[in-house]
Amino acid sequence: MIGVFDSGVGGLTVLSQIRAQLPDSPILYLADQAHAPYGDLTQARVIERSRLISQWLQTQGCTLVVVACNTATALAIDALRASFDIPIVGVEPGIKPAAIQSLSQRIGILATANTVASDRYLRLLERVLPDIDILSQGCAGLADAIEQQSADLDQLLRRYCQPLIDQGVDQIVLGCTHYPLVKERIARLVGPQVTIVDTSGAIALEVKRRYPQDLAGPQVGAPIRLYTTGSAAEFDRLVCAYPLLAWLSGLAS
Ligand code: DGN
Repeated sequence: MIGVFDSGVGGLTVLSQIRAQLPDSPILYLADQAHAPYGDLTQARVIERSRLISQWLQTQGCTLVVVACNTATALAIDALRASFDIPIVGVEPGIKPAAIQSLSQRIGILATANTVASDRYLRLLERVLPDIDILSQGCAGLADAIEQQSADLDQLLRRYCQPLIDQGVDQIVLGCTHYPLVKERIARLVGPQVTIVDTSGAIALEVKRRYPQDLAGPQVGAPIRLYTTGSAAEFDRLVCAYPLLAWLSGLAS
């Protein structure tokens, strides 16, 4: 079984891609909504939550864990890999593909403030071609606004995207797994000259490559189970609200 977690519904964008790649593998998802947003937690706290959740996923029978959260990957994946002997797959902003595709040699990254301030993110930037301008935009409150379906969502998107447009980026990388849920809104805001880069498909391919097949073998139409540390009814309501996730409605407990 594949275990997947995030602070909330964002990681379901990664789960959807994993399902497309591995339709016969059971998936167990945990949304840690009682402790969200991870963008506001200290690194020690994110490591503690990520360890506890990974332990739980392993005791439920998961043989691979996907950290479907850029913030938790940036702050905790090294600690997780040191503590677990099963594969731990993380997510990271698709800076490299965006840099390769960029004609203006200028790309923008949207991510949580915690992600863009992390050592792991800074190391990622060092590996990108030196002649590419990378504009990192920490988006305080954006994942939470998506999670809350806040009325301020468009205003926040405008605040974070406009400076990138003004500076001539032709690629915007979604560096938080919540952001694909509002990809259409971002696309409307930035216009057709800007390509939006989302790495969830690439992450799913990596999961497929590393997933040790369950001893029981593939199960046709394998189950997906969704859990939250918050309110299951609220989680389900949110899942139904985003067209990308509607196929997962009614599965939360
Ligand atoms: N989905 C998480 C991420 O990719 O960073 C959001 C983190 C948060 O809880 N703010």
